[in-house]
Amino acid sequence: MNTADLPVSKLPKDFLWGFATASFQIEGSTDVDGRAKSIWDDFSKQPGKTQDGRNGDIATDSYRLWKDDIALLVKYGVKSYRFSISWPRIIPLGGRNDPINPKGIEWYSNFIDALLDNGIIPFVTLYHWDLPQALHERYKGWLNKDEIVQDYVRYARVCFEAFGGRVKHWLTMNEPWCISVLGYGRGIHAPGRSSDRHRSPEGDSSTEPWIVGHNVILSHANAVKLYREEFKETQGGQIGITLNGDWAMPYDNSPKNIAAAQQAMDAALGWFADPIYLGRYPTFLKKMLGDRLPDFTPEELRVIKGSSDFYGMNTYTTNLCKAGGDDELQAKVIYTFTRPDGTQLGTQAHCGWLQDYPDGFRALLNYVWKRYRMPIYVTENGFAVKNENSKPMKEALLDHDRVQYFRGTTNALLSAVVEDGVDIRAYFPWSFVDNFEWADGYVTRFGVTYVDYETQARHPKESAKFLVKVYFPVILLCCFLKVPLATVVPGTC
Ligand code: GBH
Repeated sequence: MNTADLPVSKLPKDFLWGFATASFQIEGSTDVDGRAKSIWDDFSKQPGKTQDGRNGDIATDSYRLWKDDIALLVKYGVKSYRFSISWPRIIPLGGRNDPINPKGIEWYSNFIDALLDNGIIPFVTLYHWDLPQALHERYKGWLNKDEIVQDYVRYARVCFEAFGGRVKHWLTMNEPWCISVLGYGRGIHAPGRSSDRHRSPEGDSSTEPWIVGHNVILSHANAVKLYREEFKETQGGQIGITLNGDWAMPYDNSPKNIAAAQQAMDAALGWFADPIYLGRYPTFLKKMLGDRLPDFTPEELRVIKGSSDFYGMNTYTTNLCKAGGDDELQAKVIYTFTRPDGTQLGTQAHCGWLQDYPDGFRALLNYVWKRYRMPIYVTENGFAVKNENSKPMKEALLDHDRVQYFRGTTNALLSAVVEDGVDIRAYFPWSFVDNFEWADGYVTRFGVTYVDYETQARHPKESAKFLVKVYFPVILLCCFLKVPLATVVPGTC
């Protein structure tokens, strides 16, 4: 076949695919090689903070078993691997004048080398929620703009210097919404602050999330500024942020519910994406919060606007939105999965917040592409099968609902590229392995690989086989032959 005659695929030939993880969720070995505590260490040990009372001390033991993990990634044939660096391993006390830990640098350095030796592109998150505990104690961490921005930028500098010769894909922050709302609003994530005195001894859910979000944006933007000014030219990488955001769909056609869905998008995703890509906070957010939403100075805004080379997207589900309620953290919108006719939107996952609805993923990709006009990297997308943890392993490996989920989302992604013309450059299912699922402990499993926590043995689930044998080869072929997907798999799109 003369491929030159065929129309050129809109999938870039360097489309990245692989799986994603985060340091605290997999590494364990929390007290070795000079690592100091992160805010999750003690938090996860307080009674009632995780569903099963378990913590991150061992997790999937990946700090010790990293060679096995890489061997499995090789077996899966991934092109890239998304993981995060633990700040308290690199700078145990966290601050800009605190010592760097050579052992921490060495571990990630070896890990990156081994990935590259195996032809796997490292896709690195600098911050996936494990703030050095010392910074929280010293000055309240993300609440303290004057300190945290400088300390984060110095941490980023250390990473660019140590790894930037080899790492060409950087994410500054994972999900600022979760950092702010879950950590300082709902208080269900570390450091566990909220106005609810049954839950938290300290905190103010009406102000702190917005302050933290603001400081996370500034820290991100200043790290990008540093990268662009001092590293990009010689290292030639890309840098950006990744935001969580689920598609908000009006409950019905009433104008108030249509407006509610847009409010939900503005508050969850626009809160961060609008300043970073458009240079301003969403009007709705300002209206709802008044003075409680901090202002950026014009000088700060110049640093923030355009501070991401791409749109990093973490997305899992779709919410039907009804106007009402007084929960500002949810834009005064009520979420449901039950349609007006009483049916469910999709298959229920183990966690209450997640149902399978692939059309919502396609709609979100289109929304983000139209609104921000940036290439999209899907850096997380995944499903937790209901009651998977209670099943015998053999049964858990037959994760039919997760296979269905990925069948839907991968098709939605391909349709968005081929039929809708959305510019998508990467796809990383969450997660490579079952792992420490934050407040859920180990009860909720998101892995395409089953982890037996007694032995730490890894067993590929059907979903891993689906992605590795069906989806990834199709992508590979399309990128390689430069043909549209429908040519390779008729009826795909
Ligand atoms: C991702 O966040 C995280 O990046 C990853 O570490 C995690 O393991 C993965 O999800 C699976 O959970 O108000 O309590 O109902 C996903 C984004 C946003 C999903 C908040 C859950 C509702 C939380 N999350 N959302 S709640």
